[in-house]
Amino acid sequence: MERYIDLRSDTVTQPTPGMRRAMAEAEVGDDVFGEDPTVQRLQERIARLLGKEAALFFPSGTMANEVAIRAHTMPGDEVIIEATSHPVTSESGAAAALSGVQFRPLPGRRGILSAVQIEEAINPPDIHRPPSRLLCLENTHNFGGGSVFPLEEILRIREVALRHGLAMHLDGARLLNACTATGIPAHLYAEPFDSVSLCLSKGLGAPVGSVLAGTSSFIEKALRFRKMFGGGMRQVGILAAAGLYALDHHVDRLEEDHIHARMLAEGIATLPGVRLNPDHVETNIVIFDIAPSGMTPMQAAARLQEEGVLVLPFGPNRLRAVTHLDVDGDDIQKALQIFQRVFS
Ligand code: TLP
Repeated sequence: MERYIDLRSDTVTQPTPGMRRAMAEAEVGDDVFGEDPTVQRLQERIARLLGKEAALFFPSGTMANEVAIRAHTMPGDEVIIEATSHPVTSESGAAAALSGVQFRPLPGRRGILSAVQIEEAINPPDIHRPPSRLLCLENTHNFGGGSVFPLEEILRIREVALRHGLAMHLDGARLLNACTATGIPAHLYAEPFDSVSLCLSKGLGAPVGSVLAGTSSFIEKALRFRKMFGGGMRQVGILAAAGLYALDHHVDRLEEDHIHARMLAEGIATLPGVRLNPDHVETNIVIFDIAPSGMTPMQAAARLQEEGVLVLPFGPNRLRAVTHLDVDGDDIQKALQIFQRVFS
């Protein structure tokens, strides 16, 4: 059979020939000794992009988030965080295991929290209660369906955090998707946060890599915890070169992924076996409810796979489809015909 149209995640992309060439030709050194010039170029470039003093390269978004949590907190602290955000749902309990912190998960609206909701959740000083130390937001929000966190609300949240002495971390794994959707530059989204992580291996199409940015003293602290967590890497300029290539070649094209996601959403929304409001699809993630089809997510994903489309079961009654640089307009049309067969 011909190849699958793989919509499971924007992490499934193949490095392009140009990216592979850039990787092969990268100048490298031992990065644990701070001697890899390509890693340094990438870190400086991301720090500039996010308007921060410094940045640090990581093997994964998970490690970047978890090191940020470790560097901002002490064991016994409380982290205020949206209930379906990545560290809560998808990082294997790392914050509890590696940082000894307690999450205070708040229900968001498609992943988005309000300043009022956050202020109500902050613990007053009281020896019975864990000190509320850190606030984590996610932009775009994965489980929220690629939703964009409104900048005005982030600024209101920043005021609350400042008033109560909380640090703020942004999981910006897909921050450039938010920038593409709104036209707001990355440094403005990043400005209210003490630290920001950004993934190169999602919509940007690099095979590996995330970068954490913040003040120089924060990044110095993060460097130590990265080593402690086993994330010190050696001639890793080979991977940083892929990230630099992605920043040069794969940012402007994110718009295309958003158009494809929208096409997909509008088509899927018309099918009787599915519930989906296409207006909720703001970036490259399409999450839809398949309860009316009578199938479980596993059954529906298996049916779609038989027909040539891969999607991800994403909680009770839900499937997720994500667009990326390895699917084009023709693939979307073909996928829609398959969705039609499965959900009509
Ligand atoms: N997300 C993956 C899965 O883990 C769900 C995906 O396919 O979307 N923050 C956010 C918002 C993410 O979506 C992800 C990965 C991460 C962090 C972690 O990145 P990695 O996979 O590099 O550890």
